This record gives sequence, C-alpha cells and structure tokens, in this order.
Amino acid sequence: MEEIRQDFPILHEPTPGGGRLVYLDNAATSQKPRSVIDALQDYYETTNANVHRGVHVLAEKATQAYEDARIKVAEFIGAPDPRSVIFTRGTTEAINLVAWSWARPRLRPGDRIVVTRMEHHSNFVPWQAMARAAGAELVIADIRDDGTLDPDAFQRALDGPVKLVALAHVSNVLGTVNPVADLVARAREAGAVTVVDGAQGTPHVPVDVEAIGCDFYALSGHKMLGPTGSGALYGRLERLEAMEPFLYGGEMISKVHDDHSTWAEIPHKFEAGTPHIAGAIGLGEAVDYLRRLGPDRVHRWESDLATYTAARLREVPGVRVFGDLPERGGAVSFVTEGIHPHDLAQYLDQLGIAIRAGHLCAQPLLRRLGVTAVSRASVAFYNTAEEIGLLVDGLHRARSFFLRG
Ligand code: C6P
Repeated sequence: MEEIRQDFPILHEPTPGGGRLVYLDNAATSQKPRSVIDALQDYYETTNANVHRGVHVLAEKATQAYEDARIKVAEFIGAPDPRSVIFTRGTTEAINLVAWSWARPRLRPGDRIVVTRMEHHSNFVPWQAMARAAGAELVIADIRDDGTLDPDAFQRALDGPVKLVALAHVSNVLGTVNPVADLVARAREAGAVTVVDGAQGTPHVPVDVEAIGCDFYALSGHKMLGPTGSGALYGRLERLEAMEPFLYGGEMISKVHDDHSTWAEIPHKFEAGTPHIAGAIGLGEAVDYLRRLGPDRVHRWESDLATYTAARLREVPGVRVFGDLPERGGAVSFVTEGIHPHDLAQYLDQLGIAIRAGHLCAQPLLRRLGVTAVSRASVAFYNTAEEIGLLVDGLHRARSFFLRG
C-alpha cells in the first residue's frame, strides 16, 4: 500500500490546515498517479502536434500515440476492435452521442425508453429530453429498499414497445453493482438497444463489454486515474456504422461537396475537430497502471473497503447508510441526524477529509430515498482502513460540535 500511495503525489500534499489529506471523493474524480502526470508532460515536451493531419514526424508520432491509447482502452474493456472506441470528454458526452446520433433519429411516438431509478443525471436527462422530443415514453424501473434494482420492476418496464434501455453499471450514490450482463440480456430479448453508464464501472470493477453484451458502454477517464476531459464510448461496430455523426466539422468527413458531405470511417466519424490528444494518451497510461495492479485486485480491495466503511459508519449514532449490499462499488452515501450534509462535508474538510455532499446529480434517486441531500465517502484502491477510521473519528467530532447542548 505504501508503494501504491507513493505513486500519487497529491496524497502527500499538506492540507491547508497542515494535516494529511484523506481523499474520499473518488467517485467525483480519482487522483492521478505519477506515470499519468509524466505522460502528459512528456507528450507536450516531446510529441505535441495535431493528429491525423500532418505528414511531419511529430504529427505521425502524436497520431501513433493517440491511436495506441485507443487500442489500450479497447483491450481494457474487452472491445474486440479499437474502431469501436470513440474518444469523448467523458461519460456525459458519450451518452449524449448515443442520444443524439442513435436515439433521436430512430425514436417514434409511443416508443419506450427504460432507465433505472438509480441513474445519474447524465444517464437520465438525455433520455428524458429525447423521449419528450419524440413523443416517446420514459419508464423508470424502481429499486428495492436495500438499494438493488428491483428485477420485477425492470421486467415490467420491458413489457412494451421498448426501444432503448439505459442503466448504470455501478451507482454513484448507493454503490450498487448491477448485474449488467443479465439485465442487458433481458433488454435485448425485449428488442431494445442497450446503453451502460460505466462512469463508476471502469474504475472499480473489471469490465468486458463483450461479456456484458451491451450495444454501448460509456466511461470517464478522469474517474479511472486519467486526465479530466478524457473518456470514451464503446459501441458495437454495426451500430456505429449505421449512425449519423454527432458533431460536424473537420476530421470527421470523407469528402465535402458544395451541397453535401460524406463521412469518415468510424471512429473518426465521431471525433470532429482536434481531440483531447494528451487526454487520450494520459488515459492510455492510466489503463497501463490499472492493468499492472490488476482490475480484479482493485475491485476486491475497494469493495471490501467500502463494505467496511458502511459498517463503521453504521456504528456512529444517528448515521443512516443507504444501500444494504452484499457487494459494493466504491461509494457509500449516508445522512447524519441533525447535521446537514454540506455542513458535515465542510467540517470534515477542516480536518483534511474530503467527501462529497449534495444531491450527487441523482435527484430522482434521492427523492426515492426520501432525502434532498446526502454525504458520500467514496474509496479508491489507494485508500486504507486507517483513513476510514479518521473519517469515523471526524464524524464523532462533528456530532459533538454540531449537536452539543
Ligand atoms: N459522477 C459524482 O461525484 P462525467 O462528469 O461525464 O465524467 O460523468 C458523469 C457521470 C455519469 N454517470 C455516473 C454514474 C457518474 O457517477 C457520473 C459522474 C460524479 O458522482 C460527478 S456528479
């Protein structure tokens, strides 16, 4: 563990209060290892040029590094062909790409889109907007009180003219790991195209898009050790080939005539303009790092630590933890009687402990949980049980600070 933590320079930065940083906001964004930071610097110092355009040495070197990163991401998620990986700014853009390019032209009045109650706004609002624009219906499959998806509700939602099913791999609020392969199989049986929001999937659980069987899988590079502004969409080749472009402009065309244009081959058809080249290369480096650690090991550690976190938090009087789960992603959300989540987050911050508070971009879920805001600790593989101990101590101190008298 000490060796792993040495790889992350920010974990050794003193906090404004002079103490040590306990970073428990990994679901918002992960910290970056030295190798990723170095790859970014090295790219700008030795390789910087635009990709797919120039014939000079730097342009070729940059293009090679960018395309190598695509291969690494494809291999990491079990995509059979690198052309099925499109670089995006993150999960939000990846899902919007599917919404605008696949769904918008295909949805008809009366069609149904199915999502789950635990979706992040990024995998909810685009579908709500597409459904409204097309006169289609958005059906929300509910969760059970333990924080898992209700399989009967999901099956009922599929019983109708369902065109698309969009669901999270791992919930950013509850930490629920959905049985995506099974859910996708059921959705496909019902004739739906499937979109998996992998924003909390790729950093925490081993991902194999072929085994999942989905049509699309969206991920955020910055949540899996990569730079902000990096991410990807996996799509089945035949789906991507049949889709219209998302953004129009340079680099995504084959020929531009005065009155019409033709499109480049995938993935370039979906990568208009100059991409975040350094971001993609940094993401490739992040993938190398995660592969060296081993996605299975990462998952075991994080799941055990999150389960331990939930158990320790439950011991604190007045704390209610959401999600009674046998297996967890990294997120553990809770409320503390008598202390607003924002006040708690601010108080803990003074102790050097970074957690997130608010609606976590999941308002439909929070309504179901009966709260408007939660506190959330989210762990990564570089977090320790000792840090969870500091969080729990901080909570006890917060209780005596806010609730005294
Ligand atoms: N959740 C969190 O603190 P972007 O911002 O595009 O990289 O990812 C959006 C997104 C989509 N789906 C899920 C399940 C997510 O958790 C997120 C990002 C962060 O929970 C920021 S709100």
